[in-house]
Amino acid sequence: MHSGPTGRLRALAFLPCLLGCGSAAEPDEAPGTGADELACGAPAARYASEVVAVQYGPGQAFGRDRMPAVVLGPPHGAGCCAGSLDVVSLGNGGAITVGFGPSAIADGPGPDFIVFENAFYVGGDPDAPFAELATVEVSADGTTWTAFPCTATAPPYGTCAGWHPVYQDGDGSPLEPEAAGGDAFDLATVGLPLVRYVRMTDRADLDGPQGVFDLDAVGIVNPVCP
Ligand SMILES: [Ca+2]
Ligand SMILES: [Ca+2]
Repeated sequence: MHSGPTGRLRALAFLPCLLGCGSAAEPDEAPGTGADELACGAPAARYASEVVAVQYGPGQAFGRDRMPAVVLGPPHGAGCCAGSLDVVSLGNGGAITVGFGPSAIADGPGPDFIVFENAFYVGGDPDAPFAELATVEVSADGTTWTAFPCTATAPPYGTCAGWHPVYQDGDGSPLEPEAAGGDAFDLATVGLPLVRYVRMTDRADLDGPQGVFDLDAVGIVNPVCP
C-alpha cells in the first residue's frame, strides 16, 4: 500500500469498486481446506494452499491480519486499471514462501505458474504499469532455490513479479494466463522440470510508492501429481 501522490492516484483507481463493482469490499473467500478439495488435480489444488515461511519487512503492513488466508486460493483481481485489496504487503525486503500440498508445478507448454500481485495500468496505459516488484524463486525441495532474474528499474520488468494487472476474480480452472492476468513464469526459463515451492522476495532496492510487493495469490498452470 502507498502514501503520497502516487498512493492517492491508486486510491482514486479503487474508487469505482468501492462503489460496488469489484471484490475489494467483499470479505475473503475461505480457500478450500477439505481433503477432497485439496486433492492433487482438484481445482482448489491449483492455488497455493500453505504458507511455508514468511518474513516481513518494514514500512507497510496491509493485510497481515488476514494471513494466511489472504494469499491462499484463487486471486481476487480488480482488472486493468485498479489494484485489488485482497493482498498482504510484504513490507520492504520481505519474503514469503508458498506450497501447493500434494500438487507440483511442471514445465509444460508455455507458462507454468502465475504470481498475482495488485499491479495495474495507470490510466489504462500498458506502458505505465503501477508496479511493485519482487524476485521470484522456485524450489523442488524447499532447500535449493533458483531465481528468475529481476533487476530492471523501469518497464518492461522482465521476469519480475508485480507488474501485470490481475483480471481473474475467484476460481478459474484451468488457469489461462492471458485471461487470468498476473505475472506468468515458465520453468523452461530456469531449466527446471518440476518445483513444489515458490518464494517471492520484495525488491529491497525499491521502496516507497511502487516499492513494496503485495501478494494476492499464486496459481499453477501446468500441475502434476508426482
Ligand atoms: Ca513451461
Ligand atoms: Ca521494495
